[in-house]
Amino acid sequence: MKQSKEKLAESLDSAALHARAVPMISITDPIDLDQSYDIQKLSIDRRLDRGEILTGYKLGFTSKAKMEQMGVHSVIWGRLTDAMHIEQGATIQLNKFIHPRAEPEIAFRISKKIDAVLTLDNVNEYFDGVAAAIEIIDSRYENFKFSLEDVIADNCSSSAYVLGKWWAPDTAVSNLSIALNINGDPVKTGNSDAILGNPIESLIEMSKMVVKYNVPVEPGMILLAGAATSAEYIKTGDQIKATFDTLGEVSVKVQ
Ligand code: OOG
Ligand code: MG
Repeated sequence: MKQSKEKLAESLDSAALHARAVPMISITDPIDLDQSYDIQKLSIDRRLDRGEILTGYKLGFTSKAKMEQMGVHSVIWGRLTDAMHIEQGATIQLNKFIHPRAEPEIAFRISKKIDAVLTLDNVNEYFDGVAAAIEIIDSRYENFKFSLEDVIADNCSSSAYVLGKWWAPDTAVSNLSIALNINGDPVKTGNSDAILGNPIESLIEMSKMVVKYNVPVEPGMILLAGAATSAEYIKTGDQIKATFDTLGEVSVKVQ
């Protein structure tokens, strides 16, 4: 590596802060998977040092639609902070982002510390709510192009998330019709089972990463399961709404 992990983390953090794209790391500094997760942690630590609070995690590339859109074929994970949380119905400023895209997501609210790999038999004990969500992803890399290692270092393009109403944990999340509407047009439609066969599996995936990377998953944190559809670029004036069979809808406006 020509540049240190700290330097690369600082460059990605500053790209997000100033909404200015940077070249992919892998062009000049080939990195491996472990190094990319180290860089992600170092860049999020900079946010935590500025007072942001870790609110949970997200998975990426849990559906074929996402893998095919971005050309990355492994499940990845990233960190979420309170500064990324946008109130339902709020307006976001396009100029705070580089080239943002929206995607419909399902969120789980963790109710019990996770420190071992979960199974389908015990996963239900670990969350106490499910919600419809919108994720705004915004790669810090030029042209929204990256390798697997690049996108992990860039905290999996995490930028903002909007949560709908919390529903009881036994609310169905499998086999839901999902639509992402922009200005009333259903620009993306899909089914929640595109997420790992059943979105509940995302909690099991997350528990594997907890064990492997020793990250804290505490009650109250959230998990975004990964989008079931590909993502859509957003622009000034857009009214974005995601709708889910049993989880209702969630919306955000762009100014
Ligand atoms: C990476 C993040 C992937 C998802 O839901 O699959 C992701 C990206 O597409 O830029 O958030
Ligand atoms: Mg996502």
